Amino acid sequence: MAFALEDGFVAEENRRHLDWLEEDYEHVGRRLARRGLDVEALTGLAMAFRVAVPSWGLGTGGTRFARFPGPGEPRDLLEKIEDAAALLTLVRVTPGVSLHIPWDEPADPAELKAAARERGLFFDSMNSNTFQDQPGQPLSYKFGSLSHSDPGVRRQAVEHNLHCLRLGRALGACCHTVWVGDGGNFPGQVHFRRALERYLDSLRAIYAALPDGWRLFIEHKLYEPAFYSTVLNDWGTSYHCVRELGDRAFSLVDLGHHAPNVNIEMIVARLIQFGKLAGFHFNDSKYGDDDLDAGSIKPFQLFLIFNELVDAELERVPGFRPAYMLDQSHNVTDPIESLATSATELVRAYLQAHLVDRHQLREYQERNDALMALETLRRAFTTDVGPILAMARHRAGGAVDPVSTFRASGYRCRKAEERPEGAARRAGIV
Ligand code: RM4
Ligand code: MN
Ligand code: MN
Repeated sequence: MAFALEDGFVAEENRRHLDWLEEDYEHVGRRLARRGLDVEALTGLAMAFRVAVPSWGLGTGGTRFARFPGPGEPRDLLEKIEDAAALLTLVRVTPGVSLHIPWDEPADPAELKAAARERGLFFDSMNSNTFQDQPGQPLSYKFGSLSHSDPGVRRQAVEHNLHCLRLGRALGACCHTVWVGDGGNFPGQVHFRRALERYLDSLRAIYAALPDGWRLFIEHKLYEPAFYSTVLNDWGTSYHCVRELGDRAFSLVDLGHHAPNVNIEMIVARLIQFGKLAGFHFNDSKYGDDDLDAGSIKPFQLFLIFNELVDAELERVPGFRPAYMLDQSHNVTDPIESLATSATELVRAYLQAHLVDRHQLREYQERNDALMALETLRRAFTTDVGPILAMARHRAGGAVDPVSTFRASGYRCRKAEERPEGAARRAGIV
């Protein structure tokens, strides 16, 4: 029997924290009550928050220089499911798992679905991969996939996406995310308009095969792996494409896929306003698509993004149904610890955004009181909601302190024994 993080162990660990937690929770509750906020309602919101986990984020990632896998990391999909279950036990907001195909091609989808369900997990978005050649693949993606100049390559890439849809159906997934690395390294290499038209044609074929009730997400990215031009490079192009495709196509925002200093929260607001926001790949970055842990570099930006999301949620903007997912590469940390703290940072930003006095903010905006408008946001952002987050996890059966509980459980050491090195490891972004 594989070692698992037990609810009883988490409850036992929690007991050590309960005294101060109750005291801090009561205190923050009183402080918020003075501002007309109900701590119980906020706790309920924190418990209801959901973010999906990327199957590739459960293994150690790497850069184009090296990868440093740690002992006990998952060697196959079933072991990733075990780790996703451990993460869920700790934080209770991550029951959805997002699969990358063919990195995580299941041998038996029905068996995988059952294994996930047994652990309280389900499959969220599917992700296709046509940015790499796979062993035995007839045609190469070296010069692109869905937008390739050769119709045969495009067909192969479309077929791979259709395969993802079939697989996703068998797994009970609900959406499909397409990110392509297509682009050019040199001026003149790619005809911009023709490449985009070819990309759109391929997407039309994928969209036409979308199962009932599913949504199609497309993910833009400024550069990388192509260093001069990218076929789906920005949100404007993405918006054009999803409009061309139809009602069930949406633009996905990966926080690492923008030029430095771009106002991402404004892009989010635009996509909400136009009814085309798919959701997010959360991560953080300093320079590019760094795939660092959410909230680790620019927590204020994360808050401002959630400020737009919560604003739309409270206004009940029609059709607003964002899908949240983490998309990170854990190069130097334990993936479970990174995912646990990242999930927590998202809930933190979400709750802080709920603290914004929107009535006041609107008045300041209308009176052009720039200083007080910012202060209204800052007041929410600087409120410590930590005790609410911990209480929400505790009430949901999760850990008051996920990282210390995870470490105390000896989970990774046990897994190192159960998962000896040697077998080929295919995990993480490499
Ligand atoms: C890309 C993009 C995709 C992810 C791959 C691994 O930069 O973010 O979402 O699937 O990386
Ligand atoms: Mn992404
Ligand atoms: Mn990325």
